[in-house]
Amino acid sequence: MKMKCFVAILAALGVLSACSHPQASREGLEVELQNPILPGFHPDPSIVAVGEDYYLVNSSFHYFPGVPIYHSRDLQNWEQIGNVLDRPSQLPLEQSNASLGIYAPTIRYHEGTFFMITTNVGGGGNFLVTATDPAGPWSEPIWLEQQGIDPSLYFEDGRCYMVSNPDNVITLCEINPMTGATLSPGKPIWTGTGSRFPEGPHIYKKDNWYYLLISEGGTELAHKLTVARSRFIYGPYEACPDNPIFTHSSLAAQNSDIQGTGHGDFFEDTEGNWWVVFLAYRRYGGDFHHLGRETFLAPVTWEHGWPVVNGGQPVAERMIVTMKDIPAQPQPAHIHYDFSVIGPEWMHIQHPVEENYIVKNGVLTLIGNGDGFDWGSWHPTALLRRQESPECRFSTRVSLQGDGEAGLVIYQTHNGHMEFCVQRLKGGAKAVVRVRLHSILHEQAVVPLPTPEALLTVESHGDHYVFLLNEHEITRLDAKLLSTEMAGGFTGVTVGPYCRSGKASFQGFDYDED
Ligand code: 6LW
Repeated sequence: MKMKCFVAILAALGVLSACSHPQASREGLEVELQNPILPGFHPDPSIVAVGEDYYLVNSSFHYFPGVPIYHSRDLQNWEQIGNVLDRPSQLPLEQSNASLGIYAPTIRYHEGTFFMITTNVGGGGNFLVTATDPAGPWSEPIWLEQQGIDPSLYFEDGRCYMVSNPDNVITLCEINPMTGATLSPGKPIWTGTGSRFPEGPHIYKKDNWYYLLISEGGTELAHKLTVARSRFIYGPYEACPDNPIFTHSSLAAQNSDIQGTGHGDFFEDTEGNWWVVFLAYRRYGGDFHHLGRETFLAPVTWEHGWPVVNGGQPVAERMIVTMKDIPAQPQPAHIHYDFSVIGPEWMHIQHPVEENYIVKNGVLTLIGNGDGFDWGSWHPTALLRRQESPECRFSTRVSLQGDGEAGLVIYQTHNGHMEFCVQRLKGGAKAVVRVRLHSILHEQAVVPLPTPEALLTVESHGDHYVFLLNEHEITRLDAKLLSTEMAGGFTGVTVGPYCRSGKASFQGFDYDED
């Protein structure tokens, strides 16, 4: 992790100064930034800078625990320090799915307290939680009256303002953030520039202007950032003449594999440089993506009183940007889990049935309750982590105790998932590779086994998965079957061990990126 990037050193020495890069007036060194800064299922980012520390949160939909929170000091390397919503009492998820549950969160810091505000769609609406330590514990939910999704907070002069988008209108009210009481009626302040879904509002103040940043166009190809400003927080707001200030639905970015750019949050670093975190997805094979909407970073400059993202240019996976220090280059993950510690990256679909998860001497034992990953199966026994690289492999050694089904799942939504499992139901043991796509349930490979145990390995090669049984390839499946375009939802692929029925032990889980 400590290896400095050769390109960054060249950049620091000025060797790359002829490269295209944002404003030369920005303070610091020219370094190479690798995007996405949080790859895989990390949508709807929101960030807060507290001194030298940055904290970032993402939406989590029907997963438990919810709202992962990350910490960084260099904006490039992020460590998950917890999950904001880690108790069922904070996160009602009954009958939730990959299009419901926790939508876009906002994180803010005010006078020693961290605030995270979000919407539980289908589970009670808007609420906020507070903490003095961003790693937790966070408070019980404080429920809020104003409707709409994507609530955000803005603090000034002892007042706390909440902004969200009821009925597709960005609406502002004052609240008491400790009780949730509404202190002023909701005032409509902007409807955006006319694209669908004005959402993701955030308010900032700079040079005596209130800036209202929003997203429009929907979270697919037409996604964009637009901005308006006013001298008064309640408006009137005037739209930026250069809206949209950022989109890849432009002529300049039409051939980029990075698409769906939007849902951003501005922040200022300790050197006074401005940045935006935003979501985008990386497409392949036309317009497909299955790793989810990911978190990207780009510089922001100010021209004539308006923000300019990345010098008005499309973003790339590798960009020369100006930073205070040269960040360590993120390294591919090589992780062996023995499950002695279940880290914050592990999630469940809805609330887990705790007694179905047993960890002893580095062996994970899962007990199935009949639930799989189809509609109506709300509490599958499964431990899932994000697939964060298009090129990776993951494996486990599974052993069924008696009859049942257990193995690895690659899960996108209830409409799209793949299982690679060992089964013994009636008759002999077998290994099965199966794919669900809406009403189609297809067994792609069935291989008899002498005993109900096997080493199961899945390799991901960008646009397809390869399934290896005891290290021998048995079949392949097209990853497009799990794409958001086919399987729907707001999430991204997660992978891990599961047990649908019976009882199974897992000797570790390896996750390796290329
Ligand atoms: C989120 C909205 C959006 O609440 O998608 O892309 C919704 N933006 O702002 C779900 O992630």
